[in-house]
Amino acid sequence: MKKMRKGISVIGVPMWLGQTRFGANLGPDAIRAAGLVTRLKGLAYRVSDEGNIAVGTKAPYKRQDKTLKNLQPIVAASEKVAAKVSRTVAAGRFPLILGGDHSIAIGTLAGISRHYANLGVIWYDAHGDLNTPETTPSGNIHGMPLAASMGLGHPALTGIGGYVGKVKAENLVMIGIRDLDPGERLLIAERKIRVYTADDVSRLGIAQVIAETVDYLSARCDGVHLSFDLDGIDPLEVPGVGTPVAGGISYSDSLAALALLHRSGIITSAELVEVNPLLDREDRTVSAALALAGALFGEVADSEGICQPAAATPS
Ligand code: Z70
Ligand code: MN
Ligand code: MN
Ligand code: MN
Repeated sequence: MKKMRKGISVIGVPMWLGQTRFGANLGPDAIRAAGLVTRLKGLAYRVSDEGNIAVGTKAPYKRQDKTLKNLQPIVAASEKVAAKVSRTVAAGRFPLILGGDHSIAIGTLAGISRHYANLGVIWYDAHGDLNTPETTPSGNIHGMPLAASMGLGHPALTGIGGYVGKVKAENLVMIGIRDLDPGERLLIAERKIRVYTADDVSRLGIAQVIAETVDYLSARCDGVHLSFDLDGIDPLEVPGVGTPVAGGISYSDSLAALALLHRSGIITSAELVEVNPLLDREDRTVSAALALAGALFGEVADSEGICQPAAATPS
């Protein structure tokens, strides 16, 4: 039996001010141009493309600023993102947000979490994004969205959407992590955050990691947001990201992960972030984003069973 299919609202957030490399702002339109909406409609979803949230284009940061680069334009954009995403959830639609750098998650989580008592979050990323103004090595706000969503950091960031505390440590699962700063390690240990490093994924297998994640979150959460940073995947396969880290999860494991999440039925919102088309090669990263969205909405899982063994194939 087919599950009821919610309508999907595609929301672009062309943000690059959470780091210092121009190009992540081109992600949403590159993913659309590659055919996202047609692909999701082909899976029998009602899809509406809501266009892009207006994001400031001036980067007022100073090179020497090691604390919070571009704070004001990021706060302004995050409020708009939160309001738009919140309306989408309230309308009963599935928000699929396209980044943009990962600072956009501050706004998406602010918009989503108010609709859930215990929002689960799967953070698929090479990085922890758990820095605060005190621990950041770069001043880049894309390294802070998860901390801000847990209520840690600058009040202008933690208070987006008019409330503090969008994500509880015990409702969070991090997957693919392999580059943590010292303050982030401390926070993970203190709050006992559930982490599967890229190494854990190779050792346990992606199916096991996702099965454990689904069991864990479905027991305690009333919705689950998937925050997927493309740099969680190995940069040899997906080069179009601003902060590549070697030794990532394979592209095929990543597709399998999203197919398994689709089958679990637990995901209630998602975002694909950090696609920088200017750093891409042969559209690999843009195509990966498209295929991952397809897998999340059943493209891989629903085609199960159509492949016949060779002997049964008519010649
Ligand atoms: C580093 C920092 C980061 C994403 C890189 C990097 C953070 N920990 N986040 N790419 N998405 O600057 O805080
Ligand atoms: Mn990230
Ligand atoms: Mn990252
Ligand atoms: Mn680092």
